[in-house]
Amino acid sequence: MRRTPLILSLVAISAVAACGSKSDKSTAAGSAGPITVKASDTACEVARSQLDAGTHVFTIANKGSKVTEFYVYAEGDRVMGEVENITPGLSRELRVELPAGTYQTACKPGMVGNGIRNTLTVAGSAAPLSQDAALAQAVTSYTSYVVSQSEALEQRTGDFVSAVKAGDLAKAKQLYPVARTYYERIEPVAESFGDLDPKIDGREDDATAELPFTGFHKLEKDLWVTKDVSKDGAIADQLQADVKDLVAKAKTEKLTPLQLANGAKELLDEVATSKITGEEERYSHTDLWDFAANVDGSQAAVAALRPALEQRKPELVKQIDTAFTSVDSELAKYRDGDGWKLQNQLTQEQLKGLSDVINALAEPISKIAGVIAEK
Ligand SMILES: [Cu+2]
Repeated sequence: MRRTPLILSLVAISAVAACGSKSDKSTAAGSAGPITVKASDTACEVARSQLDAGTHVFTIANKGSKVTEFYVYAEGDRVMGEVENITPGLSRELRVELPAGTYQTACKPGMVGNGIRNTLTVAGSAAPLSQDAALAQAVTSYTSYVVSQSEALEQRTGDFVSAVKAGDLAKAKQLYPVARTYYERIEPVAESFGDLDPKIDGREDDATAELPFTGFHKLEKDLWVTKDVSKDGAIADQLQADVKDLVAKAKTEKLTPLQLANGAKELLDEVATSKITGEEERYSHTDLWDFAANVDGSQAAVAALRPALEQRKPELVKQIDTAFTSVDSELAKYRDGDGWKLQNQLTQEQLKGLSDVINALAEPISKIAGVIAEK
């Protein structure tokens, strides 16, 4: 909503341009202003199918009855931008930087499957946001964070998988949340490689014939519920192979400054929707490990963007720092040795306390994308 004056002025400019030149419809691709997306249970109406290269804002309105998601995919279903958990009646916005190319947009009513797809063609050239030295530096520094975390992920997954294969339940249970920490810290990047995320981090109720229940959560269930991992050798090997594949991809991934900004916000959405609720670690209840890891990842993205944000909006940085401090001190109440209390040991009141500080942090974090996209 704070964007309104900007949108109005951009719309006004493009209207003037349209009057002055008898431009044909195709130049509408260049007109600024948000691209509206009307999402319903059966349709995904994206207002434009052709855009000029550069930064664009999509405004997604969920007119359906199911919770939905919106994605912009590059070739091979590489995620350029996404918004999850858009509840019915709600509107969310997404800023994405798009160089020339062919993309697909997708709405996913019910948050499952391949979604309702449309082709989006982007033409021309625009100076990338990373032409700005501070933003380029942000990408470099966050990329090295992703590399270090993904290397640790591969190692820790190896330790965990070895314990599973050795049938050492106690050790595997101890190593499980540790390995997952590294995944959860870089989740927005980890999620951007097609089927790898569902294979590594998918839940039992999301499993399909093509993508059966595998990965961390299948082993979690067998460790905590079935208490039998004797038949999980192949699942364990597959997890290690998928993680290896993911790490190789993450290391060569070229990120944009907006992906950092959007990622910082997505991580907090993750906390709110799947950790506080206990949804993600439903068998082990180690959700607070993931919670802390998501917050770490968000903080790392903000740290990388800090010099650029200080230049553009120092007061936002102060607000974010204060909100992170509140999250840290609220979470610190649930420390337990080197780890965390179990999600199901917390009262509703305590969970509400955590959810309040996360919401208070998400608010200023959601402004980062807009601030760095402005020149
Ligand atoms: Cu996850």
